[in-house]
Amino acid sequence: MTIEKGIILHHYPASPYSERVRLFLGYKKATWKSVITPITMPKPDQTILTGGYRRAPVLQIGSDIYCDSRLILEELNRILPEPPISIGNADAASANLLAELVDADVFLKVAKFVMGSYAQKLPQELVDDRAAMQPQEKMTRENMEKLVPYLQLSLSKILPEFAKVLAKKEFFGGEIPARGDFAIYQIFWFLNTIRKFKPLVPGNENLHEWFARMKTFGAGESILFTAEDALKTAAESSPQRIVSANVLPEPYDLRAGQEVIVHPEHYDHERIFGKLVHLDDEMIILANESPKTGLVHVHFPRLRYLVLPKSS
Ligand SMILES: N[C@@H](CCC(=O)N[C@@H](CS)C(=O)NCC(=O)O)C(=O)O
Repeated sequence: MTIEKGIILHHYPASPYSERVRLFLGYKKATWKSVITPITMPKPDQTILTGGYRRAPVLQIGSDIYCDSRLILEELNRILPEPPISIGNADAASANLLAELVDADVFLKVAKFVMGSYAQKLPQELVDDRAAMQPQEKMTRENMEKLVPYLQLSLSKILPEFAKVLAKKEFFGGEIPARGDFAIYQIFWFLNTIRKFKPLVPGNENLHEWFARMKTFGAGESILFTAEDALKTAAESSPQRIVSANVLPEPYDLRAGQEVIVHPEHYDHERIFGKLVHLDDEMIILANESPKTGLVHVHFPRLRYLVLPKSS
């Protein structure tokens, strides 16, 4: 059976970054295929497609693989232009700037707060897996719990500021949501899963109304798909031609076809391997090949990812 190309999202229900993308798919009224990935390593059916990238979510379109929610939203917005999002105005810029703050700091605080609040109930496998992702942090149940009061204080000071920025607008992006609205939503969604959104941001009705407005976008129409079928889809497709494929020589003197390592900023032990096919100020594209997937192109945003020659 030939499997038709379409939007495939590799994700798991409890993942807040995936929720950002699911809500965006809802806003776009998309129909998509849903592959549920494991919450902890190993994730062999994902990493064979991504060259080693383990995080959720991952977007697959045929044999093009898009890593990182920021790039995923940009790609989805390109293929699903309607309804439009707010772009190129002051509200969109401030929403997207807030998204940078969410990704660089606020979301980590929220994640540590949520996990710390349930530290005694978390499966050991999850504690061990996340501790290995952040070896510098000595993540034990006890250390996670100890941080909760400090995180509660920090969040109760930071989060109401979002309500002030929103003020009387419908969305952070203005009359329609910007990319940043979906990133901001993710932090309140995660807090809401442990019923801490209202206690941390009491009053501020405008923010709660915005959250309810965003929530109505839903998640579009998803169809369960197996990891095996996702691999088969990749094997039966060819990557899209890269318009003006190019490798900018600066700053590492990298060449097209060279074996490289990509890693997320601040996580240099998370290594993704592949042959460099494209590198410019916007995007990194690697090629990988295996009998299960055929040739795949793995796309990363340029910001927040470092690319180095494999020998280093
Ligand atoms: N910068 C990435 C971050 C993604 C991320 O950290 N996702 C979390 C889940 S919400 C994750 O993958 N955690 C480890 C795992 O699930 O293996 C993005 O924007 O997509």
